[in-house]
Amino acid sequence: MSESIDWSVLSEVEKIKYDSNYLRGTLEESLADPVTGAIADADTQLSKFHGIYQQFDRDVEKERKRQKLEPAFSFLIRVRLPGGVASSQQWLQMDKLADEHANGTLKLTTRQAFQLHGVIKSKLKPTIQGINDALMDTIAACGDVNRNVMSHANPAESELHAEVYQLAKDISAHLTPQTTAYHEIWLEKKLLADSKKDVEPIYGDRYLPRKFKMSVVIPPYNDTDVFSQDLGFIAIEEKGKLIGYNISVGGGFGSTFGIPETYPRLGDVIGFCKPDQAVEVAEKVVLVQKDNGDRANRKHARLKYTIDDNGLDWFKAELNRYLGYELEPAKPYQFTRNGDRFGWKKGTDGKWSLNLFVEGGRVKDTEQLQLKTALREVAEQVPDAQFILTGNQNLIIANTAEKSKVAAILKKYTVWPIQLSGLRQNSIACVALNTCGLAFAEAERYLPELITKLEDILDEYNLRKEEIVIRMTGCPNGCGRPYLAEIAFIGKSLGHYNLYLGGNFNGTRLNSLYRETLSEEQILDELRPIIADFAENRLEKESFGDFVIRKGYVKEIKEGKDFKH
Ligand code: SRM
Ligand code: SF4
Repeated sequence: MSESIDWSVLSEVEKIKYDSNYLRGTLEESLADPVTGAIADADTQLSKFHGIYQQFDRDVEKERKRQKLEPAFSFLIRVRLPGGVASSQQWLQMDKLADEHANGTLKLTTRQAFQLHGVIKSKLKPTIQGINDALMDTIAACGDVNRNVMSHANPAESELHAEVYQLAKDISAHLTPQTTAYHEIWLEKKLLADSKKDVEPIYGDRYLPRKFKMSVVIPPYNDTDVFSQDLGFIAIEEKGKLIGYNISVGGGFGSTFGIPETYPRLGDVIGFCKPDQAVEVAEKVVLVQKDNGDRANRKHARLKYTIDDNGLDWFKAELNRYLGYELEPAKPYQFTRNGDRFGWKKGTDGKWSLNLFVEGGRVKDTEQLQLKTALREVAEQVPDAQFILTGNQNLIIANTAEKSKVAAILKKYTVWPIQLSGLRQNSIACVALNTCGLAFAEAERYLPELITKLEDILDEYNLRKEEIVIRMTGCPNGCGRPYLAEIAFIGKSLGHYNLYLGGNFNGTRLNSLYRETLSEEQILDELRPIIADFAENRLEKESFGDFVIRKGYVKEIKEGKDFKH
């Protein structure tokens, strides 16, 4: 009941959600308003639940201000795609929508979703309708709900892929908001008789305190960085069969410079469940967070803080109480690496999958590389192929019997095979400028250049092939999961980055701050002697991240709470 809620102590988004009539707010009025390219302030919060962020072009921000014009508003649309799996028909539709209504590019995100950037207000409905025509949707791609559920990406790598992907889809379906607002607003369909009221059986009328993220992985691969998730499922295999999942809780990376109470944290493994219990476990973990998460301070509202504030034992007891049974003890497992493994691989069913590198996850055509055209041609000519987005912004042309046809098209456009340094193929950069309103510095548009300069140094020491995980983000929110990288850059201001070292190759260790606010020249000056030392003094097979810790360049951080920016 509204009367019993003291709104004055809650974050203002709580009231917006409550008053929104299950995510309607005044979105219809905002969309119809011809005076501005923006939507009303409160609606910018609600639109996120529909997969839409209001943004403006930061490249022209100053000039527009000088001309006394409103910012060049446009919208980001994120398509929810559990496990990252799209059909070739769905790929073709996204390719077309990018050209017709967005900026002509497709962004493959770090959570296996599609993003379209630069959609103006009047094109929002046709774009979402186009997405719906291809049997995809954008609901719950953003907002205070369970987000796109990630899963191990490459079907040719594990016979468990189908089951694990099914779990991602089942969890996603189970935790999708039930409101009919999405269909009403974007698809202009009334699904229920007017007299019937919406209900959200799991979320209630204020949804979650904050975003919530899940992934499923199959050891030895940790390709979705499972410990960065609020809730992670680690598949456990016995004699080739899936027997269940270890459960990890409390991962999350968002943090803010100057607020030490915010920090990246890795999940803790708290137990094991059987395959048929996994959806229920997901629901109950979400409910414990819904009922106990901080609704006053959005910077302290993720599950990681609920767990650190109350203790892991409290959380486990609470979860067991919600479940009505106890999780079994966790089973042994081992990760050997995160990231993607590139190239062709044949599945046990005889079908082929090709893991391609997509720099920064951006699918576009440039003078040097016609990637978008090449992939369109594959989708047109090889309709049996799936297009699977990986958790590392890359793409797998998957499950096809037509290997030679795919290979010929990609060769014609020089998309594959290509030679990549071990550094570049393990790189991730978040979007940052020009669309992200929170970016302090470039990431996607700059990391490729910086890597070229680092490759020159690596060449001097014969390390071009050395696989090193490198990640860059334009701010400390962590969208490129930089806190797990062996070398990470986090934007401080335009052209300046903090440098973090010492993550590992399995995605199981946080890195640590090494130097602050470095220019490019300073970055290269700092890294050159460490790379030289690594070339000369590494132990056999020692990775760069392990080396910098052993040699004392940085100290290992065992708990998120100890992380310093
Ligand atoms: Fe993110 C906010 C992009 C994955 C943590 N993220 C944003 C926004 C929407 C900026 C905003 O709020 O105005 C960015 C839009 C930029 C743009 O123009 O596209 C943005 N995040 C992205 C993507 C597209 C990065 C990419 O280059 O791939 C990823 C989309 C994933 C998806 O498909 O759903 C993306 N974001 C992540 C991840 C990584 C992950 O989930 O595996 C994280 C760290 C994990 C986590 O959530 O803890 C992440 N994004 C954040 C945060 C910090 C949340 C927090 O707990 O404090 C924000 C800011 C916020 O929510 O207030 C944020
Ligand atoms: Fe934007 Fe920061 Fe996320 Fe990069 S890490 S996309 S700059 S919010």
